Amino acid sequence: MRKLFFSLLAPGIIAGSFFTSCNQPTSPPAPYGAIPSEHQLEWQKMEYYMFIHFGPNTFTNVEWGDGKEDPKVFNPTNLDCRQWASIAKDAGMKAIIITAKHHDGFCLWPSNYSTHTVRESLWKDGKGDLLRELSDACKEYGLKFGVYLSPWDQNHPAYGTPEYNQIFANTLNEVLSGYGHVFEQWFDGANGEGPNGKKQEYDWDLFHETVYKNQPHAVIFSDIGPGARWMGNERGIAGATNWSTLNVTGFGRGHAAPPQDTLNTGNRNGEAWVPAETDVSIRPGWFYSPRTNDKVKSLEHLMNIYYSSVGRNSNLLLNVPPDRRGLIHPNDSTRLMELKHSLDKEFANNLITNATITAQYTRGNSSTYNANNLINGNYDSYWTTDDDVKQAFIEISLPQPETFNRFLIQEYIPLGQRVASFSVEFWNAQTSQWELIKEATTIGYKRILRFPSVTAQKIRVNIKESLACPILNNIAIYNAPELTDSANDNLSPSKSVNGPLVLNMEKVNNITGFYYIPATNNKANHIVRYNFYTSSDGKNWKLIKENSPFNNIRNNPVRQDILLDTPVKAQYIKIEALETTMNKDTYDLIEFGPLL
Ligand code: FUL
Repeated sequence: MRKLFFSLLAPGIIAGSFFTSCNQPTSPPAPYGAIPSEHQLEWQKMEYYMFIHFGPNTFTNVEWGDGKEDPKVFNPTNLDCRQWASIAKDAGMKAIIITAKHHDGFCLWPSNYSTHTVRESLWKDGKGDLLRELSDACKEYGLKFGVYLSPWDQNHPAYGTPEYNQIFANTLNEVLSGYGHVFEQWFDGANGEGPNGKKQEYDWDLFHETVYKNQPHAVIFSDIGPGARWMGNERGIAGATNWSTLNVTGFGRGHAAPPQDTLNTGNRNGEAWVPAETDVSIRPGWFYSPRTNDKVKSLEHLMNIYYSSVGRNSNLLLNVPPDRRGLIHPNDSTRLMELKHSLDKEFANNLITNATITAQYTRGNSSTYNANNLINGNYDSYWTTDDDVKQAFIEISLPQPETFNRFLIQEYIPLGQRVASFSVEFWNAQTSQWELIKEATTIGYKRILRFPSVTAQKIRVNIKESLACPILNNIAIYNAPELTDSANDNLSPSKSVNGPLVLNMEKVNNITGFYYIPATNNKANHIVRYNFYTSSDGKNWKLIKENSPFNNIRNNPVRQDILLDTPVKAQYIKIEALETTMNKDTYDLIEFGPLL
């Protein structure tokens, strides 16, 4: 009794934790602007998970099948979803999202609404269900399960008619009701032509209703969410400024989406909470091809992607396409383990743990909101200021000087994203001055800065601009080993071409198609539409393909293999660019050649 009485009267608790000096409890800040739902917050905390592109394209060296493939091409010899799940788990990923149906319409489960499915394939004599195997494996390994379904369907005979929307909703219904909890529904914005040459007007209200009816907590991904948004490129680089808020009114998906640079940065004070997800492939293409076995991204490249996604307020959805056996290839899994090992080393030792932290201002001078909350490891305790404060600094004093090159900071997003600009400085004991380490803009759920090593005992974080009083819940500093990996990504030299591209093969060949390898640097201009010709003398040309597209080249400029309807005998081949991504006269490529 005595003890209880004493502790109730302890001045630190009464005056410090819950009350201001005039004994009034200090209320927390009101939320600012759009805020995440509980499920969006849970989703954001997952940070890193696996994308799987798998289907007929795995077997045909193409990125976009046209739906005319014989379903029998889908025949993995040794498929093992448990291998995928165990690799994802060991890699530190929290979930797997699978292409249940890509643009070719092939369903990885025996759908009742299609005749282009695993049931029509040779795999397991048509008795297999890949979604069942993968969802079971995810459960076994403690991973969440998500599905990608493309509304664009180049196989379904009803595509392009009003009936198709209900058919697509029915397929969604099958997938979302039959395989347990689905944490994310990934909607591809592509909207091309179906087998009858018609495009479909999608009924997004119906699709969303179907998702929420089956999976009320699923985060719906698309160009504009509503759960999470595409961050505008397939290179893995979210904006250095990255707001989780987006203006969505008047926008749609695909061609109706906000400009890609807006998706990359979000909108300051945007009307809805639609955080960014970075989707990128570990290989040049989204689907497996034996040709890319030696083109798995280097460790350094993947590290950069980690910092430009998770380190920039975005989740990372890393695609790891299984091979023709139905297994993740050792080149990919080795790289994933290297990445996990390196990340563990980067963030092994938080140098801030025993630091003393003070803030220029603290809300109501209350210890409920004091700067120690930044290092106590509790997500829901935070430092904040009075409502009218939009600029403030925090000072960190380490027990002794430390060398460091990483700085991690988090905003408490349940109350909105607020910080628009901040900087990190160190106290230079020699010059007795604060010196700049790095300036940055937004923070959001998580921001990680990398910089050349600094040795210092005192660090200052300046919140230079905040839309409302800043609310931060975590700061960490690390001394990461310098990356020694120098493996390159097999970047080949490219050339710029003005005018048509002509190739003399020196002799007549039986041509079944051609390949085109676009340049990979991000300033490159790519052919989007072209005419393809053949000739026996280089003077008289026969038009073989007119106004044809290179699929997905805008978002992911990888090798294109174009097959001709019927083989042609020729000595010369020619491409004439009709449309390019940047509307320039010259375009950039690595190679162009025949498929024989
Ligand atoms: C894009 C698709 O067109 C690609 O093939 C890939 O699936 C990528 C993740 O989304 O929109």
